[in-house]
Amino acid sequence: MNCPHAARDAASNGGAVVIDPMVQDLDGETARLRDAGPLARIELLGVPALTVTRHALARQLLVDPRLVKDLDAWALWQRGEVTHEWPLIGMIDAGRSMFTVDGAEHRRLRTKTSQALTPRRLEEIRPAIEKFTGELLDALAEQSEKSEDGVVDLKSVFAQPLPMRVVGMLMGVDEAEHPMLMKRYKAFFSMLTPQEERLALLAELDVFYAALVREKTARPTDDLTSALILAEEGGEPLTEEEVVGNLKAMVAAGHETTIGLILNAVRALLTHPDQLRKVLDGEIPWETVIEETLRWDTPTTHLLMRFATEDIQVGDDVIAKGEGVVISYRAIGRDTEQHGTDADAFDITRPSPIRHMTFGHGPHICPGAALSRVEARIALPALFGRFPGLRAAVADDEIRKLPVMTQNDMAAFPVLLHG
Ligand code: STR
Repeated sequence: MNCPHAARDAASNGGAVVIDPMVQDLDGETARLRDAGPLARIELLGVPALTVTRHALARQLLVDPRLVKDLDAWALWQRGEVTHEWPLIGMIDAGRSMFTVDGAEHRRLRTKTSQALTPRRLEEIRPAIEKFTGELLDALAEQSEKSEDGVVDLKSVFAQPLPMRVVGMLMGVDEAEHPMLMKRYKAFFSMLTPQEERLALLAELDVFYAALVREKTARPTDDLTSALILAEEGGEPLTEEEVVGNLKAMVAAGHETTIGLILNAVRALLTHPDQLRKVLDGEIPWETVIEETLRWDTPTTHLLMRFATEDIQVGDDVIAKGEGVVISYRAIGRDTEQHGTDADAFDITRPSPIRHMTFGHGPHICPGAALSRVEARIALPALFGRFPGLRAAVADDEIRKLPVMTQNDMAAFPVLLHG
């Protein structure tokens, strides 16, 4: 590892589950977390934390005001044992925004964004999403024709640019900047990126976003960034730092997570052809495919992090004041107490509604949930409608995950468009 916090093995850390930065066995790790109990001890690149692996406990803790986002409440940070040298610090120390603040201030930072992303408001941008989808399906066909064996990467040509375009349009980020942003976020999330490089690219992104906010302040347009800048009637306007924080949270979250939703749904259907048949025959709605994918193969594996402002009793366990608490959404989606003994099976015929918690719960529940559902609801039927013979070009066990500790991220998804 290129970090000072070399991972130790489980024997020397009191049985904590060591989260593998290389993501070599995600299903095995998810099962180990689940077996370690509702509140499991984990190690993230040498840094100890607790993680929640059960639906019911997450539901309870995600509304507990004694758990806060404020990094200064973390004992390891206070004592200088975690610093900016830790490769995951950027997942927590992301600037002042709706992602990092709680309580009344959090509502102030978040209201405009959540109002802009209601299902009703999203109807307005549906035609644009359909247009982007059509263009990217053309790009898929073109790339496939150009390649000798017809193989094309569904990730880089379709699943990645689509959410980027959608969130770019919403936030007013010029299309010319999208490749730069995707490249930087890829490096941000990858554990192979040296930490100095990661800190440098985050600083570059801050410069980029600050310039964009200044430009939108001078010439507001019809996007959410401009709306965030314009003073609210009666309310406290957001500062430049707060608008920048929200903007980068939206762009990072809006494109990174939806890639996973789209790719994981396609992969699940292609490896369960009997279920794909039912969907294409109209027996089971796309909405169910989307919800089951969200439960079974969550785009976010672990969400970092909240901190205890006092001791919190959890059954026979205690979260000590100052400890860090992660939410392991992938384990929660596979919780047998919530989803039954067959929780590890992808099954769109299970009784619906599928009550998963993949978008979180409580005040910080994902404000983009409806947006990602609309994107997937457009992208998936359009993809299978245009290419009914779509199939994977490699065996399923050859699909590699990127070395990313918090997101469920395929390196690539090579497909053939015609069966
Ligand atoms: C990435 C780095 C950055 O500049 C800003 C943010 C804030 C929002 C975070 C994002 C982060 C990482 C991915 C997150 C997203 C919110 C939702 C998304 C955690 C830290 C998920 O994976 C659920």
